[in-house]
Amino acid sequence: MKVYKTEQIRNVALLGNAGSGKTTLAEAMLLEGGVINRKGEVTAKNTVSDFNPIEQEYGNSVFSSVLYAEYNDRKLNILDAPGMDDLSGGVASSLEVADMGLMLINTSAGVEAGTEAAFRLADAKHTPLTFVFNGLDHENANFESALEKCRSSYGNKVTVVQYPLETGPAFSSIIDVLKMKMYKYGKDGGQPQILDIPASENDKAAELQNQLFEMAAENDEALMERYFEEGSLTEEEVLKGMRIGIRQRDLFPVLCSCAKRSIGIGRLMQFIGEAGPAPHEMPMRKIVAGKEVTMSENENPSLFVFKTAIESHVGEITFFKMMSGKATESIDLVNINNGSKERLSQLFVTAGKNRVKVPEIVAGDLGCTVKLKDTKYNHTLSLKEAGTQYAPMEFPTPRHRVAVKAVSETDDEKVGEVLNRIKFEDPTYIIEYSKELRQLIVHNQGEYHMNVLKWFFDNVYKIDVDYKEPRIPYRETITKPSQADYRHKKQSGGAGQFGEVHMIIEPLEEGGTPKNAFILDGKEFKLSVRDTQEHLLTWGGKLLYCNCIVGGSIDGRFMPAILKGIMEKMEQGPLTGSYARDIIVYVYDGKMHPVDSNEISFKLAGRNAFSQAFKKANPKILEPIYDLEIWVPSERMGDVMSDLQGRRALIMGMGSEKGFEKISARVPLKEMNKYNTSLSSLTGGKGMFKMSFNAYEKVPADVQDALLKAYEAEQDEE
Ligand SMILES: Nc1nc2c(ncn2[C@@H]2O[C@H](COP(=O)(O)OP(=O)(O)OP(=O)(O)O)[C@@H](O)[C@H]2O)c(=O)[nH]1
Ligand SMILES: [Mg+2]
Repeated sequence: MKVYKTEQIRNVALLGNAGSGKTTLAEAMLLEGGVINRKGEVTAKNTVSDFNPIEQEYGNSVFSSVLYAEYNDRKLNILDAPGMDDLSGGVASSLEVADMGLMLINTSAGVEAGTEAAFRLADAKHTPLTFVFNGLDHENANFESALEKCRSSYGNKVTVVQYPLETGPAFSSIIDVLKMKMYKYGKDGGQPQILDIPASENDKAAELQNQLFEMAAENDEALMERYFEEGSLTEEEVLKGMRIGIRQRDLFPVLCSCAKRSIGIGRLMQFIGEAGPAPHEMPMRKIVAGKEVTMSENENPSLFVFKTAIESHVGEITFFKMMSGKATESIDLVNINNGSKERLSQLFVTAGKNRVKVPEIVAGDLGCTVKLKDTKYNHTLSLKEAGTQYAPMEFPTPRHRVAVKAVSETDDEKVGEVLNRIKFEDPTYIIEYSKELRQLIVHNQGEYHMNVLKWFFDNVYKIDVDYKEPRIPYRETITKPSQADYRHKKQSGGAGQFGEVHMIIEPLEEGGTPKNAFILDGKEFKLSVRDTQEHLLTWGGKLLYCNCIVGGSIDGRFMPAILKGIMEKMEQGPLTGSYARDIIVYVYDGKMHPVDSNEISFKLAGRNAFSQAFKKANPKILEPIYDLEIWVPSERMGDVMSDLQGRRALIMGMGSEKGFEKISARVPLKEMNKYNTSLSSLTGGKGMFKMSFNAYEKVPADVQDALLKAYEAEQDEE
């Protein structure tokens, strides 16, 4: 394969709703670009991009795939991302390295849920977009209506470069108002005849051309002046203006295709080459350490890993974007994230699972290598002395959690290994072994995402696993001061044990400090706090431990043992066994025995005194509360709000954002189980949400009662 220069490379991500035709378009581009000579079909399970068996079984893309095609002296790198909402990790990573997105619009539908979701991700990353109206051969395809929907969602930046002469099964001709020509295709696509626009279309085409010229000229003053003086522009001039407009996201051109019948493909690829941004024209990826570099072949080599995969017979495959300089075969680089030395013994470009060996990869290009020692996505390889390290990618935060358990205990260890392996390919699975909940929890994007995982367990690793709703990490605390004494005494045979502890406990409020007087049950206690230790608890919150012993009633050397006993109870709260938090403990009196007192005695006395005091202090269970942001189409607002009420949600605010209503709320984690599925069914798939932990709050009395009962039942069972 020819070596391409940075300015000849175009990195494009295919975006859009599931089923809008991304994989089919990629296949058509590969055919047009000469990478394949026979076109596969998603339904025939033989496309280059959907090569993973799960994709063939499901009939949709699950992982993003990296493909290339050469066209008109340009190398197009095509990232085919999945359209299913739960799989947006593949969209996110593709957008991290693409310089433009091709947003596929299913012309029968217009703007769909997946269009909105992909648009939001592209928006957040400031990715330029070109809209491709696909499926124009469909009976219900309605170009004008789909265009209107795009304009009402994304504004007048959506600008027609092409429109279909006719839609439906007869679709075969595209009017191109940039070229002012008609592209007429045969039944199976292929090379079009390039004809004059039919007279009947002249007015419409001229008007659309005017709109396009104005949008293009707006980006360049000289161009604007010329356009007003001359009333026209050359194609080269329009392209110059469009390139600026596209790059700045002031212009979203609209092109047409029927991916299935290979119509419009070559012209689309030509357009990407002429109007799409080259990698070095886009802002450089942020660095977090080391020397700044520019995206040029003449710089020191550095590359950013955006994807890792595992393939049978090959092992780990590392996909990267060359950020500066060039990689040549056998180049030695250093993984700046972990210091490991890596040799790129072979370099490839890929079309799905097919790899083509290449001698070098220049700045801006995408490539891959195999057999690296210790490198995965988000890592930077560069020269040690330059130390350049790129910022990690941003992935969607988890929206769903599931506890995973092997059906047979002997598989427990394997389950962990498999999860790590899968996470290596899909960073949006977050794996956590919770010691507290005694569960292996997979944080993920939703039920579909977990079905994908199950597919791998069943079909690839052949391990039976169960999914369960994870336990909730409750906390316990107290709401009023209380007092307790406890004497631990054992004097039957052998060495005796003796320790007695008197303590007061009270709730620790934010910024609270120890007091020196209490009235409890009508009795007055005066304390002199001699020493206060603040313990930040690993599970959140604090414990203040105050030594108020006067007159040596307990030796200083026993104080740590008492604390140890208290901590044991803090780790397994007296109510439900959950962690306790935010308590002040005053140890103010006690007794020792000259012979029998030792650490174990005081630990036990401390633990039991604390437990008794805790129960008298009106203890409460706390639950994790999450901040929730939801975007819904306005007509579904009522349903979503009443559903939220059933989830004990507190509405914090409402507003509108880019054609959607946005609700901010605080919701207990307990009520969020399968929220994505509910929201999706309430909004016809158009709702979107994000959640993040906010704070612990007391549960209502009825919830507390239910939890206490459930804990008791669980204890009885054990
Ligand atoms: N009639 C018609 N069918 C099309 C066209 N493009 C794609 N299809 C069909 O639509 C179905 C879905 O196409 P895909 O290419 O898998 O869609 P996708 O966008 O990759 O879907 P995901 O991977 O799930 O996001 C397949 O059966 C295609 O054959 C088209 O232009 N016209
Ligand atoms: Mg696909």
